[in-house]
Amino acid sequence: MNFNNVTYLASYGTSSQLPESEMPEIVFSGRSNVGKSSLINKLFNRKNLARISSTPGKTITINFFKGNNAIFVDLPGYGYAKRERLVTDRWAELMEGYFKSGRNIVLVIQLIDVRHTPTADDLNMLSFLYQMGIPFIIVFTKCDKLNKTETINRMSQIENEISGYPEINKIFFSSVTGQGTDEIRNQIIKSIGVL
Ligand SMILES: Nc1nc2c(ncn2[C@@H]2O[C@H](COP(=O)(O)OP(=O)(O)O)[C@@H](O)[C@H]2O)c(=O)[nH]1
Ligand SMILES: [Mg+2]
Repeated sequence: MNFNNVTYLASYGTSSQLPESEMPEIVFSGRSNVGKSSLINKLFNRKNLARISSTPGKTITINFFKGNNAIFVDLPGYGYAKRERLVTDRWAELMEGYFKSGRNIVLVIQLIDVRHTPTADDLNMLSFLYQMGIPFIIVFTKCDKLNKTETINRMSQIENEISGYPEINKIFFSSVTGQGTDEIRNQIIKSIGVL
């Protein structure tokens, strides 16, 4: 897997537009503003592959990127308070359409802000993935925003907040310091099954 050779493919606003799944797919999921675009840019050594949005929640599209032996899928963020009903419905339609159409999903990278208790939406997402039998890992973002003591405290709180999935890999990440980048890349490589 060459992380320096990932290119943008296309964006889709409705699930009927989604192309057939022809390669293993690695999926990025999380709340709006959790740091998903920043993580994607960091993983692939790019400044602006996934546009770092200054208007969180406005874009309801699934974005596809292509690597040499996998497709990377950027799901629309959830939990944006100001969203209208219509937009929330479109989000749900897209997510259902994506996850329930028999795609070759080899890994979902579920992002959660390290600083905050996981939201109900975060927990719903984890339980959905678990029940669907989709392989996933949890990446805690923005770790640079905590000092050592705060980090230790959050790590032990997280064990209780997300106690249902003890066997699931948890990675602590920062797009600012690069902490956790190699661990995430290794998980991706492992999920694809080829170097
Ligand atoms: N300090 C810090 N800020 C971050 C980190 N990741 C993202 N951000 C900031 O959080 C905001 C949302 O990031 P973005 O990647 O657009 O989130 P997205 O909505 O999930 O795609 C931006 O202002 C980023 O600069 C991180 O690891 N550390
Ligand atoms: Mg984004």
